[in-house]
Amino acid sequence: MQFLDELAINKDNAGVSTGYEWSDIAGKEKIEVVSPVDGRAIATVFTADENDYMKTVAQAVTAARQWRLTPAPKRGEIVRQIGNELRRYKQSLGALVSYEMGKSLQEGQGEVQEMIDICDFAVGQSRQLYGFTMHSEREEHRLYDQYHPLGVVGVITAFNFPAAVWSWNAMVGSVCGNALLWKPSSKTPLTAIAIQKILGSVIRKNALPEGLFNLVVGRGSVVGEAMLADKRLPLISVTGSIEVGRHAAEAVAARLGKCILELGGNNGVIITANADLKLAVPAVVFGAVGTAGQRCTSTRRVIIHDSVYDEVKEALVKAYRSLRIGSPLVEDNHMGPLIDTEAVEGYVEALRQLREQGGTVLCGGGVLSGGEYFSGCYVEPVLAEAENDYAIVQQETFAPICYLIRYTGEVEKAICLQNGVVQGLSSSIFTGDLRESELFLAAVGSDCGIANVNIGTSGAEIGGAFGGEKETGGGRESGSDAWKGYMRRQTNTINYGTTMPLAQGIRFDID
Ligand code: UN1
Repeated sequence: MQFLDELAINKDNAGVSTGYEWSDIAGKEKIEVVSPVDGRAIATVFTADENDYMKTVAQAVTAARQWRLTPAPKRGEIVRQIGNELRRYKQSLGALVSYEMGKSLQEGQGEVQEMIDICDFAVGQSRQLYGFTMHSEREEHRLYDQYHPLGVVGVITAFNFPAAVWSWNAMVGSVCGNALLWKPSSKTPLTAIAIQKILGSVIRKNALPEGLFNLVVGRGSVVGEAMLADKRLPLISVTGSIEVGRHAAEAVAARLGKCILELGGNNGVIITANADLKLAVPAVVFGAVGTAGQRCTSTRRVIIHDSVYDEVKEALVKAYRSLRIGSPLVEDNHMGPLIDTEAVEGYVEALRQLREQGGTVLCGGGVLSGGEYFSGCYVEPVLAEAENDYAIVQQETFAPICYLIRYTGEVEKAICLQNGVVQGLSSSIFTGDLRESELFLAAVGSDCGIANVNIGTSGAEIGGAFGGEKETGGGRESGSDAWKGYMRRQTNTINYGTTMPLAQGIRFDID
């Protein structure tokens, strides 16, 4: 395939790189990467062993010591060049994301666009790593805060956004003066290898220190655990399930390190009595079916007012029946495959539990096979009727299953249902009523990190801080002031006078 050649993906690929060098592949454990699109083997990746890990981190520590001496706007200049390289490879990298992960070509390219956008954002940020200046309570004293790099930042990413989530962490983390160590999902290592190669030309052209951007493809039990326990990594950013995040948080907390956690969502859309259904229906369908329901921001619950319930249900069923499922490389198709057959098993099991708990499937529910569905990863998107307190509705199933839930009475009831899950990532309300939308955004409203009005739950822009509350983990990445998470903060007090006054008016005279 041409895009593989353009991205220098070979039949056999080393999975570890410090920027210039790639690891030896002899004797290393292999990952055979199979596309969920057509079930074909794409390439082989040789993973990191403990020795590779140790060597890479040592190199990263050395690089971080040099990089912190580079002025932040000059670091931004490197990120600007990375953004330009990504522009050159947008088509091919987008195609690889789509082929390796299974999301639509448009979404694959959208993901690369998100990388380009965060580069632009980070370039601007490199001149805006602001601290405050405060007024000291003491005469002839100056008080301010400033931000310094942390050192080496570990980034553990999931298969569903195999490129963009790394770039939020890496581009912002890099202008903040850190070296990066990336462990991508073992389900999508080729995208990571292609990105590391794209960075290579910028690294070489600028003679950047070896170890500034590091890639370590490997097992969670080898590389992941080593990262969590490694005191040389003051910050670990983790995107993944609540289970994975809980374990990471505990392990990193045991050494008093910091984590940025971006874990599961169980995102609800509220449709009130006077919602504009021309907006609501397509937003729900895209939110639930886009990326085959494998975004952490995917719409999983639709909480609909009784007075419009039947109308919304009918419109959604009609829309679902018109969806085309097939290769994501074909632009006319709306939905591609799940990541692998294990995910298909999770989908089947969720539907079994849903029925057992009293839910009704309105449409979809089949696993597709044969012909263009040869890989066994294609399923029909499901619309179902359920209650919010069903155990299965309370869980995040990474598949296109969307539950319709009815509410009666005031919007407070819908907000209560929307908040009635352990996750707190994204939420939205469709309403033409100012009181309802303001209530949804008030302190008593949505308890999520993202709360939208008259748009869906997914597809957040990079300019905002991305992340969620409760068991979603509380981390923030990407825009706004999320950069502060990648730096250490220091408060400085300077005495430029000739006396030694103490704060709080304390006197401590010595003769
Ligand atoms: C994720 O699924 O981990 O808001 C991230 C969105 C995307 C990011 C999703 N920009 O849907």
